[in-house]
Amino acid sequence: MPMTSFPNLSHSMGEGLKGSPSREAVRALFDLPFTELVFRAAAVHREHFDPTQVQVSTLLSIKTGGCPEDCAYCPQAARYDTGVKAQKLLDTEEVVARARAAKDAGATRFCMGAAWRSPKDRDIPKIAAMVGAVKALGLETCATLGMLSGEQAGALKAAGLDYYNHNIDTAPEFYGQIIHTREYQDRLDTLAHVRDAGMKTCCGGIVGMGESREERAGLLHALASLPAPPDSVPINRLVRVAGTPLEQTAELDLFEFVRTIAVARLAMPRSMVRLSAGRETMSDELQALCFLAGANSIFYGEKLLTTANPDTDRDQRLFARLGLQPMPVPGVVEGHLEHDCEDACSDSASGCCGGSGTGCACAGTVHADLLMPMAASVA
Ligand code: SAM
Ligand code: DTB
Ligand code: SF4
Repeated sequence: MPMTSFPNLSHSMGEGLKGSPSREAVRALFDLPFTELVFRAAAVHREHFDPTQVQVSTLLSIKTGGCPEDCAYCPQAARYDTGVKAQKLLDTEEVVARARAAKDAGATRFCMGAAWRSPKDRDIPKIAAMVGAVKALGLETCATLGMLSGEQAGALKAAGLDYYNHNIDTAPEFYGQIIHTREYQDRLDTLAHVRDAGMKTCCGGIVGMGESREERAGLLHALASLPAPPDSVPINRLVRVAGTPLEQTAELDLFEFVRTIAVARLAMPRSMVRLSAGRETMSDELQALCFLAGANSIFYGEKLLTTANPDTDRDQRLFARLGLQPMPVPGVVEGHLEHDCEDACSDSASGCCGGSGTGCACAGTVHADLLMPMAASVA
């Protein structure tokens, strides 16, 4: 094999891209030798996060199928014959029962998804009731309901919604090949309403839809260039669903997927980078590489919205094999809100207020029962 000259790797190892990076800088990261890219991403990851902690979210489809949009990847678009049965909006009681089960299994954030272009104003009080009830369980709340007006975003924030998920999905120049029923700018407008309402943004995209590396760089550049980088960045690997126009798309090279995670980490050093759709068909070894490259969040639970996710016991074994722990919710102790911890901590050394409601120092403390389901020992 002929020797090639070694690329200039003099960059400080712990440095992410500063501020809003140029597209060329993002593209240049993709082109680094794989080991160099992953090493840099791992270094930046540990500057901002504990690399042994992974945030654990559970997803529930609260309104399934029958969507009027034409997103070419989506099993829930009414126009594609994917076998997904449309279901109306679930009752609050059912959503709360599912959220409680998710919490008992070790999730700390609960995300409610609806196959809507946008919610109707009359849906908002029902969603607000669900959000309030899920939050009262001590879970972080997230919703993804399609496009929102400013008023709708304000009402959801008032109900206690912590995060709103709305993806830009792909690079601006590739978007028109995937979706025709709403514009890129519509997505940016919804994200602005979410930020203006004071909610945290969860915004990412899908890779493996036939886009080029240049277009993957365009997606990450667009995400890092939003007025504020998203708090959470879901990176979805296309689930090729039979009946959708993308059913026959060639699989993305797995190292290219890890590169995408690493570049996301470097371009948005302080954001949570979530390994999202497509994890079910990833090996444990591939996921471990993604965690090394800076992914620090997953969807946990046997189903995403309509497609499969790894079984919870497989994820528990993966966490145990890798020595990973679920990231605690800030401000929550053993599932109790921080000023409602009368029974939460008998251990005064943890700094718990013991229920007095003042000076509580146990926010974010990792308590055994929060960790237990995910941290079972390796058999
Ligand atoms: N209807 C709402 C919307 O589009 O904003 C919310 C739900 S939608 C299903 C949420 C996201 O799921 C999409 O933006 C897309 O990124 C992701 N998604 C949907 N189908 C997928 C698939 N087959 N593979 C990977 N990601 C997918
Ligand atoms: C996101 O970016 N990925 C999740 C969540 N946000 C809502 C959805 C993935 C859906 C995968 C296809 C399905 O299960 O229907
Ligand atoms: Fe509808 Fe959302 Fe699926 Fe697009 S991604 S078809 S908007 S459910």
